[in-house]
Amino acid sequence: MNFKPLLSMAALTAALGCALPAHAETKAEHDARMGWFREARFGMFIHWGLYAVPAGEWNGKKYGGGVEWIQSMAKIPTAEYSPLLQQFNPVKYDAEAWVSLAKEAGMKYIVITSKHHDGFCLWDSAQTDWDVGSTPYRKDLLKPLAAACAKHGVRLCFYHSIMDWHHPEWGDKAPWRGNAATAKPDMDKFTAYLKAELDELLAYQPGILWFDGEWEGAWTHERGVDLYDYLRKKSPSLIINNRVDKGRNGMAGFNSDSKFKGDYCTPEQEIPASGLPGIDWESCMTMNDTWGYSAHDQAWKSTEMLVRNLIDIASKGGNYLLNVGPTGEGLIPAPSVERLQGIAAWMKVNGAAIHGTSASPFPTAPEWGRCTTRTLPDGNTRLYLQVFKWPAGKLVLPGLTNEPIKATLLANDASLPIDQDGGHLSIHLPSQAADPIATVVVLDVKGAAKVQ
Ligand code: H79
Repeated sequence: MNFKPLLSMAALTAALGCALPAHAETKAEHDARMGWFREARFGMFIHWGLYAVPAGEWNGKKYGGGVEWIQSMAKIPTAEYSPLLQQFNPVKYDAEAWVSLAKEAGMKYIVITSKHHDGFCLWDSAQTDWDVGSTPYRKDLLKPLAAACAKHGVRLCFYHSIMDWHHPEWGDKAPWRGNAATAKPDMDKFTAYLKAELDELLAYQPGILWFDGEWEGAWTHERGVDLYDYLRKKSPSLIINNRVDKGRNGMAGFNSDSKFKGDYCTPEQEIPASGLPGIDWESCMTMNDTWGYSAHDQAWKSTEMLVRNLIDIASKGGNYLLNVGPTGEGLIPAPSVERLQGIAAWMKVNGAAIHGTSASPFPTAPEWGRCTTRTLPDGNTRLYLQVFKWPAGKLVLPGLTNEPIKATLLANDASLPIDQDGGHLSIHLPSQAADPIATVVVLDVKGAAKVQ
């Protein structure tokens, strides 16, 4: 896992621009629009498309990394990639089961690939036949997901690739891309197509449009600004990630220049070392080494690592967008299900230490674990102390000088004695951790948290 430091504090403050509200929106309106996203802290990413059929293998050769890129990695000409349409028949797809799995794990939103770079659409679009309507399955895959999400109170959101290897007018071409035949691509035509697709997707009332594939030269800053404004005008409450524009700055996911559009920043496969203070952000990460389904990628992260990543991200004030790659049949792979169920077990007891919390007041993570906070209605502060390494005797809160109110174990409400000595608070712990992944101690203190 990559925890490399990204930027100095000064640069981070400058990076505020990434989260600046759209024009014609007050700070209060912006905060209201971002409210559900900030409280959510945890979402499910779903990468699903034609690439689930080859599942990381083409002509007997196995590909590693993100195998949703297999058309690019194996340089598969359209004529050879297109027959996947006839092989995509996810008869085991059960939207209700997917949403239940996410909901049980404490995920408050789902971001599914309405379209990835290969251009294939998961709904029956009037704009193209390169979609699920042309497969043996025929039925819209997004509609049942929208219904299940509405039923369970989970927000449905769409990942929509700007780069489109299949569309004839997309400006950047390669011989293996289906679009190479157009001598002079027309990005105005392409953008009209993109907007028409997005108009169709807005009918599903997505919470977020999560763009990607914005880095090729054909997509410009001006087009990003135009698309952002177009969508926000149509759907004022919509949240749009910063990959709509050109300011994402690689895998770090954010840029210090305030001219770039986007409501939040998008670190990919990494967690910013000190968070991104003052900015809304979400780290998207995989459970193994691929986004789309691979039959051979078994590099699964442990449940412990996934839960601790969630805690680490929440302690830095960000969201965790954790990916699953369903199979061509429509099943979330068993190792992903097992991990989500493990996360669910932890969240059932400890979800309050994640949902609706704010970042840790400690300048660096305590050596025993992490911390999130919540401001209580009376103005006092609740600290959730997620203990990874269970100390013998006392849990020391370095530099915390507030007057304590009470300390308990979140798992069983057991009351824990508090000491005020040596310029900080410390809490007497039972001899055994309640949970080997992370045991949560709840500490209420007077006023706002003060750390010296
Ligand atoms: O959808 C998943 C991946 O398929 C897609 N994003 C996640 C969410 C993705 N992952 N890696 N890539 C796309 C490859 C892009 C790599 C790069 Fe670049 C494009 C390297 C250089 C150009 C983007 C822009 C990253 C650095 C600069």
